[in-house]
Amino acid sequence: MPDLTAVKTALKAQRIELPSWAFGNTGTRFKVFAQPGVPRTVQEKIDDAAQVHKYTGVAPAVAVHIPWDKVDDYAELAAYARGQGVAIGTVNANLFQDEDYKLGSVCHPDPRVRRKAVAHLLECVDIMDATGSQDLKLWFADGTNYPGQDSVAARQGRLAEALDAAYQRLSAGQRLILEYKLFEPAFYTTDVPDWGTAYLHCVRLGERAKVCVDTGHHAPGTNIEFIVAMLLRAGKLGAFDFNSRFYADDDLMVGAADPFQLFRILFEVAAAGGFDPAAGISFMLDQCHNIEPKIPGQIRSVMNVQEATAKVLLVNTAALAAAQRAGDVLGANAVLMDAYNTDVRPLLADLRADMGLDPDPIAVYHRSGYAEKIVAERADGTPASWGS
Ligand code: RM4
Ligand code: MN
Repeated sequence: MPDLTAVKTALKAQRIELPSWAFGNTGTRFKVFAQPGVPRTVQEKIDDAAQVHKYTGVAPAVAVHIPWDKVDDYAELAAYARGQGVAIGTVNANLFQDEDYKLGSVCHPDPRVRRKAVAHLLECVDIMDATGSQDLKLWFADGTNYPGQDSVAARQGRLAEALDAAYQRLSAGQRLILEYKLFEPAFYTTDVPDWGTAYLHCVRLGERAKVCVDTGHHAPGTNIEFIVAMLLRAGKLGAFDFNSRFYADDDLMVGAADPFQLFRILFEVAAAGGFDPAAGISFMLDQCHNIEPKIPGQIRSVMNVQEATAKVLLVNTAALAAAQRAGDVLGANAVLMDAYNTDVRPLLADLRADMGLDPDPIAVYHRSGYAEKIVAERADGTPASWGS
């Protein structure tokens, strides 16, 4: 059996990054249901993210999305975050909410639009310099809706040029993280639709370009853990965007739709040593809480990742290897399932007590009165939402 002290040490060292946009109002293209107490500023998003860290102890960074989180002084924003006990993490570029980007951004047929898109990428690196962020995360909505609309190959060339410009602007400690997504908003071709495309661009760019696996960005039935294993093997897995999907890119809470899939993915991470901070894998949430309260939604998500991680760390790897060598198919599967079927909640409650935290992060958050406080304090003003 794995050594429980080592399991706890690994769990204490785990870091899960939160998305600033999880705290703002979001919805579907049909309706955004506003919630009371939603942040009006990026500082208030940071305040809410800090609550998640306060009660889980493993979520000390907040990813920002530009221009949703635009401020005049990013060094000051980083200092503000530090004051709340968290750091500004990944900087996400936004090349999908400007009139100019109807036909794409970095792949647009018009060089003027491409120049504007690249300028935004460089602006994001300036922001990283000011915040001390390590990662520039790029997701492009670029693609086409109709056969013949544009040249698939020419668009790849334009994409490569833009990626080159961003990559060359990075300094030594910084990375470019390229995210793929099967479809949407483009429905015929998407310029970075899959891990293979992202991988090819990252290999061409160099050592500091890595792929982001957003768990929601695959076709139904895709074996995501296989992709994860391949990217880990190639040293090209840079980050996860965790969420759950039932149908398309639903952005629901990680571990909600299929906790076993999350376990299988994290098992491949563990098998490749990916929980070692030196492996440089960033574990992020990329979620929206459309109908559920946002801060408890984020706390629950962090706990879901922790639970899956704990189960993975409980896999008896020696017994698994022996069963695999012996060709004991059922035995090997049973070793995995034993770990998966372990109730790790008591272990995690213990861990939190060791860390000086309440064993039940959701309950202590509800008791804290923070939810009532923000509803009262944030009655005026414009709540943060898509596009603000
Ligand atoms: C995209 C992608 C990005 C996220 C945006 C909000 O679908 O998943 O990671 O930044 O949504
Ligand atoms: Mn994502």
